[in-house]
Amino acid sequence: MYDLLKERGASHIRIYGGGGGVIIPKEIKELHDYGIARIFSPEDGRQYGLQGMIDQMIKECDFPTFTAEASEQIEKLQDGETNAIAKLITLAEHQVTVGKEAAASLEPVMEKVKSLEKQVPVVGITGTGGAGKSSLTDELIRRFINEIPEKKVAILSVDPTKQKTGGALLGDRIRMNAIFNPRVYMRSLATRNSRSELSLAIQDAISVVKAAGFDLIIVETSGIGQGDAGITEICDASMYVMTSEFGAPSQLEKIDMIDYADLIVINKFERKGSEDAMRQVQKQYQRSRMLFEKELEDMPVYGTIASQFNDPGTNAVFAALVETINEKAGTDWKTSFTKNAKVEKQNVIIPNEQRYYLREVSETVRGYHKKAEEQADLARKLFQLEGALLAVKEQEGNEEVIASLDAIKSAAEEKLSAETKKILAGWDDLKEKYSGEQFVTKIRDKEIVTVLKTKSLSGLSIPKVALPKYKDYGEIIRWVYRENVPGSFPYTAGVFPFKREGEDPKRQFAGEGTPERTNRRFHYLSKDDAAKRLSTAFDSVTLYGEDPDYRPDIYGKVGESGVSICTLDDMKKLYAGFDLCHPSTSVSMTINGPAPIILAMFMNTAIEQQIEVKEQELGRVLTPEEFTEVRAKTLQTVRGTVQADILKEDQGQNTCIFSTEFALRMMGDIQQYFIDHKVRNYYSVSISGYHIAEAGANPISQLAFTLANGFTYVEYYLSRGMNINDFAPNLSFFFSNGLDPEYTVLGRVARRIWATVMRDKYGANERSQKLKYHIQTSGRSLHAQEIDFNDIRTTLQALMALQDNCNSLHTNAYDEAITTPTEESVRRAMAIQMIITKEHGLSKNENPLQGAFIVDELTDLVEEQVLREFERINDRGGVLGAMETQYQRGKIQDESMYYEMKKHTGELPIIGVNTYLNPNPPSEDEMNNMELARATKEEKETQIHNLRSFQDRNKDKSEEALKQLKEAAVSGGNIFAELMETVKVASLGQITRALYEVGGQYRRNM
Ligand code: B12
Repeated sequence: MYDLLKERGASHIRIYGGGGGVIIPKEIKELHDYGIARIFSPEDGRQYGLQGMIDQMIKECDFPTFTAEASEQIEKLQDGETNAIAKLITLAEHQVTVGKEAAASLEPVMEKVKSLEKQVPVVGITGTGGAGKSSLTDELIRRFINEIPEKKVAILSVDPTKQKTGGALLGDRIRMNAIFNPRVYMRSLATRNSRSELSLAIQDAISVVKAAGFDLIIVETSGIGQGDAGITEICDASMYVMTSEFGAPSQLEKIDMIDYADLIVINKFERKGSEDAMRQVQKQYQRSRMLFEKELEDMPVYGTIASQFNDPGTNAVFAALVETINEKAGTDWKTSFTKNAKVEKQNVIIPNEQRYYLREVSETVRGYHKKAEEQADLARKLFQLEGALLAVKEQEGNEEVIASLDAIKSAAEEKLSAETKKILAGWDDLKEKYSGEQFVTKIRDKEIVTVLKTKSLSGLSIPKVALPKYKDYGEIIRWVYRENVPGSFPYTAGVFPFKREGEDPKRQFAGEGTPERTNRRFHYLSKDDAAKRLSTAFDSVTLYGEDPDYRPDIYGKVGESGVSICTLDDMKKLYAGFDLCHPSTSVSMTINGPAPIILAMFMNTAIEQQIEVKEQELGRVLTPEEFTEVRAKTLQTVRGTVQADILKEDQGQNTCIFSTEFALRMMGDIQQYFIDHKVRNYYSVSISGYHIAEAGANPISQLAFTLANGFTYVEYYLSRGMNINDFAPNLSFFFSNGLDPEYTVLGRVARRIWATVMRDKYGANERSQKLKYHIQTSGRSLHAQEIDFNDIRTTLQALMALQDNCNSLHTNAYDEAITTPTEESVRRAMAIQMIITKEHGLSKNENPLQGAFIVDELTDLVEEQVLREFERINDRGGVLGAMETQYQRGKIQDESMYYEMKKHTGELPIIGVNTYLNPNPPSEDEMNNMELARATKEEKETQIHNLRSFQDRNKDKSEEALKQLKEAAVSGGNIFAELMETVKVASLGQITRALYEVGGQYRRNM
């Protein structure tokens, strides 16, 4: 980045960074020496705090960038050189802020620029803040690029300067996807002291881009006032962007722009009241121009949903805009769109009638508890009556009293539900079953015998499951409804009666360099285990759906902190030597944005492996029928998980690459494919709280957001016509485990809510009611200071997770704040799990949390808070509605800040980090000599070379395959089914690019 800025004459731009502990002192020094302004270390963070670091950056960056050699830029400007355009706009801004004298000296430069101006149309886009102007502008640019060949467009975007601080955001470009094209130039300007929604330099800035040879100029205003019409003075055609939320119709009288704009857009048209708003605005437009002889429908008022890919409303606005420009500027541009397209919401994820799903979820859980309490009270009464009867009988009491007590008892009994009666009737049997030496369970007609006791060295028999000694029916009923034994509804203590034997729940995350290297690591990690549980980390090039390349933003990341995978060849190498269809092999893949593509590569790998095995067995090539059979069997057998959870990406991790709706559609396509092909042992999604927690959310928010995301998938899949029991077993969960008290009951609360809602709201069967989750100890609780202490934190977290009956566990290595774990640190991390499962005595018991007052109390407290959060999300329009206004992200950030502040002030003691500091901290030398896991240059080169040879080998087939994929997407076909074919001949980057064209890229809300 530094070199590129220098190469492009922009070395005045200072680069700052921070990298936790991953950038070691000698690397920081090297970077500083090279010219990077500053890399902040965790120690800097501790010393200065966030505000201190921010202040330092702002101070160092506060210098004028304008240099006097501006006149030299004019020649370059005529060649359309970006740098010259930027510098001259800066000059224009500078001119209006310096004194008169200085400004006068710059006058000749601007005069010269003006003399070079070409007459090209200027379009002004204005509107209220939050109306979605930037998204709409981006979408118009995209259409301009596709529809108007060869023409170039410049966007000048004006942002308001804050009176108090003098600062401005200037962040519109973050939301723009279409501007990364040689035919587009974009520049943000602040309003500074203009006291209007435009910059005082705007006229000159327009002259600069006109002189640079652009064919169309778009000026987007800051959109402050209700409808400032200043824009009309500097443009040929203007557009006013609003939403339906303008209040009473009389408010429209106050919007000057309705009187002046050529086009009016009501964006976010999916919102309530848009149709009515449209009529009101049409009327206002008609009235303001006295167009009563015309129909309302003929007013140039358009509804759009700019956030929706290929929105027909935006197409119509684009056509109207082209027509207006042609009329006003005498151009003759053509477009394939028409003005008459009707705006409508396509790809509805949550249908209107399901929109209160989260409130219903809360009500279901509350309703369940209410009923349980009522039953417990009745049962207690029955128990008391039985006791009273016995006492009266013992005293040889009065017959009448006995008869009357009997009658009351029968009445009480009658009020008990059938379920309660069954529990009471079976209680003694249940206790009996658990008290013996062995326990026999039946799974799909197979009898499984579990030994119920382990002997301690002292000779005590430690039960696997300990049951309460309650006698009171009320207590029994209350316990069974709220807790029950592991493996029984509501599964509070666990979804299976017992932990799997011979398969520890450990699953360690790994990935580094080339597929070959990661494959070796997988073999090392699992060499002593009968069960091969592989967990794959991809490098960030793969996570963002790109191919390895020499591009400066890619090259350095190839194979770093994850494996580089971009072709089916890579995938085959990654899992070579593992039988992917073996019943005790299971593979998880941490991939989200490009998950459908990577999953298609994985499934093809599994299929090809089995074909190979079969061919070797038969000594010949398979017939088409045999091939189909092996393929079908593979899909039905293969075991594992793909993360693929796109909702939490927007909320926590950020690897979103496709528009959210398109990404959701592909998730649905995967699930549908799984149903069609009976993929039963593979989780189609891992609904993840881990990233939410690691981004800073507290455990309650982690749990609430994650479960809410889970219910959103359920609602979406149901709305696509899938049967709950066909897909619920393919859902899995993933949490982070920190040290906060709430983490003790994370699994308990999650399981109870999920089971209750699945059964009582969705009518799902037993298998679907079971929430299974993977858990990882908290990465954020690992600190770069006193790294040896990290294992102590991880041990406590691992113990909590195992006691809470997680279904699989990753224990972090102590050095993760500094590097991707080394073999030595991973061995210690594994030892943590093994010491707990093999040595820790209490862990021989599988329900150690049940029956503790504090655990019960915490379970109820956390559950209640989670339900309240569901209600808050519900009231913001459900998960997707809340995401639109950044509710989840905002809350996560607030909670992160709260923690960081407490850590900084020392109010939250963290041993070895902000208190009990190491008197002999490691020397710089020691830190510089740490073993670091890094990908080598050769590995990066190998990946690029292999990619190119794959692309070369398939060049005759890839184009057709990509075309077919796009067709499947456009025609509503199953994209995943098509991807299963595409990945055979196209690389990851080729595929994502093709899908962007038909599904839209992700646009970050700010
Ligand atoms: C939280 C976290 C995540 C979260 C991030 C959530 C989020 N939205 O922020 C999640 C779970 C999503 C995540 C994902 C991944 N992560 Co991560 N993650 C971490 C973790 C645990 C903590 C980082 C953190 O935020 N700490 C809290 C902040 C406040 O502190 P800090 O980073 O120490 O920064 C301080 C200073 O350095 C300074 N600072 C930092 N940056 C900046 C920037 C500026 C401008 C300034 C002024 C100051 C400054 O201020 C801070 C205050 O003291 C670290 C390990 C660790 N314990 O450090 C790994 C870590 C950073 N992740 C890592 C990796 C590999 C990944 C993944 C690529 C894994 C994968 N293959 O899937 C993905 C990438 C996802 C992506 N989007 O690209 C590696 C990076 C390794 C490397 N570079 O050598 C680390 C070090 C873990 C490891 N050893 O493997 N991760």
